[in-house]
Amino acid sequence: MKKITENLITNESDYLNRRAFIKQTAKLGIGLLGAGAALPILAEKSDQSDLAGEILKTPYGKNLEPHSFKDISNYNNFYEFGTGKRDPAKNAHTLKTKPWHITVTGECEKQGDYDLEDFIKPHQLEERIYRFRCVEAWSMVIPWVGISLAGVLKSFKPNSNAKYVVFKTLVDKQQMPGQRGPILEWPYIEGLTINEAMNPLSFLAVGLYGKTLPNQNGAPIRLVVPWKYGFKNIKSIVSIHFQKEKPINTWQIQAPSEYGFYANVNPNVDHPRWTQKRERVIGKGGFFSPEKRKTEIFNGYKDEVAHLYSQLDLTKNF
Ligand SMILES: Nc1nc2c(c(=O)[nH]1)N[C@H]1C(S)=C(S)[C@@H](COP(=O)(O)O)O[C@H]1N2
Ligand SMILES: [Mo]
Repeated sequence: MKKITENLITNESDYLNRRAFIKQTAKLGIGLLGAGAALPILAEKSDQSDLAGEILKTPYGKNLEPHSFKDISNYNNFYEFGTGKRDPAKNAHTLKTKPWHITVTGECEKQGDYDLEDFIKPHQLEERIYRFRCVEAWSMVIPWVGISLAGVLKSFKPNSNAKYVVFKTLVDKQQMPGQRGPILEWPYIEGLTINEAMNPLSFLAVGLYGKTLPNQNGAPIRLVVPWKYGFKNIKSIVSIHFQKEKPINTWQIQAPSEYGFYANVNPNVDHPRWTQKRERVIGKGGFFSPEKRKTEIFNGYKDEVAHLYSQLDLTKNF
């Protein structure tokens, strides 16, 4: 893989220009909506800062066209800041991401309390362009920057009892107004089997579009497991714990008849209240003509992860 310098990393305006170019050359009858969509949209001013260190551009997702920064940072699920899709963008400025600590506990040799900078520093930053598919049947493509989860976990030397990895989000009612009410059980908690966590696709994102993560996207560090439904991708992580038993994740606590532990993207198993066969592509075509695409098994990452589930019945929702 070729190392590149930061200014060559996926830059939003390149993508917007390319998209505008494609729209202009496609000889479609341009109606009001079409003409509007062809104009390059200026990214909103934001507080993102540069990431320290070189970012390796990996081959993952090389033919996916990322959504705009505006789409990615204004349509979010982060119940710690409210349940509306625009709430996190409005409210998450109260989250203080510096200093930030992550505690590592359980079945491993190198338990400890790590400062985020020390936690990230030994690892190579990479850009990963992944499709993101929420269980609510919408999707977008996000150019994450982060570090391989496997590399991080191996550095803590998990032992043979470490069958699962459990992640927790910060609990702080002052900083997270959504936690003042009983919307979910806090902290938000998620888990993976050790084999899922060690899969090369599993990623800890610390940025997007080459800059640090906006708070609403789970700053300063969040999980990205692209073959699973969005709720597995836990945000603002403060704890990593290795354990023998299968954990119960937040949405399983909340609605066990609707959400499971594995939560692999699967168009053949409907949610009890809606189909999972198709997904609405955020930001495409305007509200009245949402573009839909066929949902893919394992969200398109079958070749990389299907072997993990040879023992699982994929006709059921786990
Ligand atoms: N701590 C925490 N993590 C969370 C959530 C949440 O409410 N709290 N929502 C999940 C859901 S349902 C989705 S779809 C994704 C949304 O990530 P995004 O806003 O970056 O697109 O975050 C996931 N991680
Ligand atoms: Mo979600």
